[in-house]
Amino acid sequence: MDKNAITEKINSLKLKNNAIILAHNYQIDEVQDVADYVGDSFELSQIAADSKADLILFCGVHFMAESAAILAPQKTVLLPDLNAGCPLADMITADQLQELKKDYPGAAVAAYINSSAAVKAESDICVTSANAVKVVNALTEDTVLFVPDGNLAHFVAERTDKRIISWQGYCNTHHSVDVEDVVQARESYPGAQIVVHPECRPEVVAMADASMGTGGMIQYSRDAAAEDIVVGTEKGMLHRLKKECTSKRFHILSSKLICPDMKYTTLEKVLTALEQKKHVITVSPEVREKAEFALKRMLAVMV
Ligand code: CIZ
Repeated sequence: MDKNAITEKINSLKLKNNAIILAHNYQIDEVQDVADYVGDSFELSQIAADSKADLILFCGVHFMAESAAILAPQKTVLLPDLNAGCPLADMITADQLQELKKDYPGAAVAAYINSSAAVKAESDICVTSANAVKVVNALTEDTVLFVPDGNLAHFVAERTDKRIISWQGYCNTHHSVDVEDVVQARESYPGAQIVVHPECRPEVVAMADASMGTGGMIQYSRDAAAEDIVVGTEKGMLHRLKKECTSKRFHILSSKLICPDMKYTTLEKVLTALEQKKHVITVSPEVREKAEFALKRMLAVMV
């Protein structure tokens, strides 16, 4: 079946099932193009919660579909390919976090949204890369256990007076970028502005012009004085940047910036997921309730 025929089928199944398709900024171009909304994991989970749809097809990785299931418990949340996981989220388990908490009584636990529902349930509050500094600064505790991303923890530690105890997890994709990539980009694109994700190594963040989550990169690019923007996050983000910010030229900081898990979802799998209503992502009621508390506490800080 050609791409147009698949898209047509997807659209008619969406109508029939009162479904919406949410695609993360890192999805392949054609999946982003068939989606009703494209965004970061938290924006998409909120859309899932607020939407009147009965069925949410989440094109992203497992923890993202879980977050949508936590915030939208009455809806059916589907993930097109169960292989789409997140090695960073898997770097800490709920048991490991329980052990860490024993060593720091009285500390608050901030869990990056890139974590399992079980880890969120063991946490006091969630953060995203867009709001981590603000959320941590809003906590009353002086010591914060920050899991699982060590690079994001370092980014926060440099912008807060609180004592940050970090778990040393990392995103394989963002952590693969090194100083040499930034040096090369400065040579290849003189005058360009370089924006990187805070999941990158601290030395890469220090050499960039700015560091932020994917949500902020659109506005940053619109406001940038430079015509060329070098982007240090997963390559899928360039599709949205090029579409929404047509006056700028975008370049990827490194060819290593491809997340294999984000590329499992294809147009064909989106169609199969809608046809067969698979794979349903659920979270046990006990875990869901606690994880929802941590996610909603983050939201309360943001208003
Ligand atoms: O929160 C997300 O969606 C991730 C994983 C990164 C970002 O900055 O959007």
